[in-house]
Amino acid sequence: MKKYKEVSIDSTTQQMYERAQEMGIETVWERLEKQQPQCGYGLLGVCCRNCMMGPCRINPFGGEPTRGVCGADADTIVARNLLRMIAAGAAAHSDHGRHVALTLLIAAEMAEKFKKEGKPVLELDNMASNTLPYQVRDAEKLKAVAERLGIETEGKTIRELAKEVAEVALHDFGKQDEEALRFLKAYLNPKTYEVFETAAAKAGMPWFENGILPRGIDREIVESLHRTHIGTDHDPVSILLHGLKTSLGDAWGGSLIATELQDILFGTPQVIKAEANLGVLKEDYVNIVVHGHEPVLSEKIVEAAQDPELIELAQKYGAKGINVVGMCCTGLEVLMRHGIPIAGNFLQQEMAIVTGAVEAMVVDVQCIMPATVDVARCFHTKIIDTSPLATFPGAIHIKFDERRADEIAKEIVRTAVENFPNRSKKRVEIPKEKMAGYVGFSVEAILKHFGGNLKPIEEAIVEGKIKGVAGLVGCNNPKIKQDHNHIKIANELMKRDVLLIGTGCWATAAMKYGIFLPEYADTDNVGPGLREFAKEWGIPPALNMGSCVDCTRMLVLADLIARDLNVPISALPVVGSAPEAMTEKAVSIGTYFVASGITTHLGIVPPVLGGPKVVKILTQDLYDIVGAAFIVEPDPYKAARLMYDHIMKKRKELGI
Ligand code: NFS
Repeated sequence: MKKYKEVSIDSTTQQMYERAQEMGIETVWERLEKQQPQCGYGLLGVCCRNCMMGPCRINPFGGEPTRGVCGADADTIVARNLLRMIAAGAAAHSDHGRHVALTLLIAAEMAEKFKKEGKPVLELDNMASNTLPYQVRDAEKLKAVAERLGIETEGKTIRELAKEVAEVALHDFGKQDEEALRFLKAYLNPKTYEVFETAAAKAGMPWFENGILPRGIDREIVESLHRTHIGTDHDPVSILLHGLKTSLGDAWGGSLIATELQDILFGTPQVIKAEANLGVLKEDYVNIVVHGHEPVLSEKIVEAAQDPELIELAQKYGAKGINVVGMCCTGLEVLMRHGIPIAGNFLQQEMAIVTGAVEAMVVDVQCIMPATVDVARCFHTKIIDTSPLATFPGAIHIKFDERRADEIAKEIVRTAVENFPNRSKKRVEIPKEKMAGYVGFSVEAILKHFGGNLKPIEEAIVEGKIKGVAGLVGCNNPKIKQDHNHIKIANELMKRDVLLIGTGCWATAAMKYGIFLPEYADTDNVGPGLREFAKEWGIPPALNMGSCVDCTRMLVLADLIARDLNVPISALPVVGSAPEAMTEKAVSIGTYFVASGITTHLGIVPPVLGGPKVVKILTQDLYDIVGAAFIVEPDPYKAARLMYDHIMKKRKELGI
């Protein structure tokens, strides 16, 4: 068993971990310990289970066996395994994006149907009617996206535009022609487009038509599975090139669609103050934790929790009201748009339940541990699964249907409220700590803040007040003390005057330690140039750009700067980092950052070390192919140094 200080730097996690130990509740850290020693072949990526002649594994010390039964060597196996990870990550993000596009389409079609049935016409044409389960909250963004996509907007209603945008998005998933994705073409600057077009030829594989430009979001994911089937693609170069292409289908397709269409449906985030950490749970309220990724659900739960009837019911049971808080990325979605407090990042999902104060944890998809059900059994907490594609044994299943979203959301909230009397007051212990911070830095909000363009940031970079920008992303991983590397890397970069932007569980970590407060700029963790810049503009030294699909906001921002300077993204003094990476989605993000021209650090060594050629491609050769590559470094101090060096190298190349 670990000491509580070894698992996290977050005192709320430490307290709840200690509590779990006292109560004999098994958590992620015990399960990790029971897995020790973890399989060396797996860690190096040299085991193959892609056919039933296997499983095969390669001797990592150079002796026999050097090949699998089919003859695949270590590099082929490592590359194939990596491609499958990228494909799974891209699939998760993109299926989320598809779901949002379908929701927009469903809403537009319902508006059409209601209109035909004679319901109030104007409201339905504007898609502002609350007879619809989902409305268009940001019509301006809808028009902007439509215009970018080349859709004629003149004389069309919001309803017609919403339908057309949803259809273009859905077409990008399944189209079969060789053209690049329409969303990619609409968003990417021509210089970076050219990099994608010529990348494969530069890698010696000119038969990749259109280079690494993704053609169909689903198509590239399917092709990843095809290529890695026994007896198909064996060259690590072509396997990895297809990995870049698949990840770009995620970045400039699936994830981008998720972000943009969510903004249309739920509103584009604007700067707002909110709170983070387990202290946001309230002792005398019904606590509902929304956990997972898709705001299509969490938005509705937030709405339903404001229903006077349900609040009254909660009061009847002796609660003061209903308190909805977030966890992981769906938490970030409602945090960014409504300032709903976020209870924690990935490693706090079990900890939230251990407080004994959670009536329901409402989950949809991704990053939800099945163990939450086991922990919940020790308390009165109900785990409610809602997605038809994610069922948790032992949970309550209230499956979501967008057409009946309001009704189902109310049923879910009611289930939570009715569980309040089952709470044992004696067993409640909520850590006090929580932290305030400013969130909501969408690209639109950033542009607005800086007066309509990015000149102030660009000038500060040219002057050297800011040395560059780092995009920090990704998970917690119990192999690393929770949040330790997130915060160390952030501080080490800010000390060197690097402006931070970030998403996902990194963003929640940063918020918990006060980094999203403007006054953080006064601490010793921020260099003088960045301090001056942050103060001048009244911003924190790090900007929360949202959930993991919102990594596309970072790409769009980088792309805008690249456009202004008329260079590809790879020329910018910009780096990425996933200090505590854990998911396949993080692998896809890292890959699309690199493919888009942003050199990216990983704090967890991915399972590739068994393939020396693969390692060389990922960490060196990609510089010549896409202008960026991976840096792998578990030590946060060394990692920050390497990232800073990269920024300085890029500055020199730009002559600044
Ligand atoms: Ni991103 Fe969100 Fe967190 Fe990692 Fe999971 S919540 S999509 S994958 S663990 S950052």
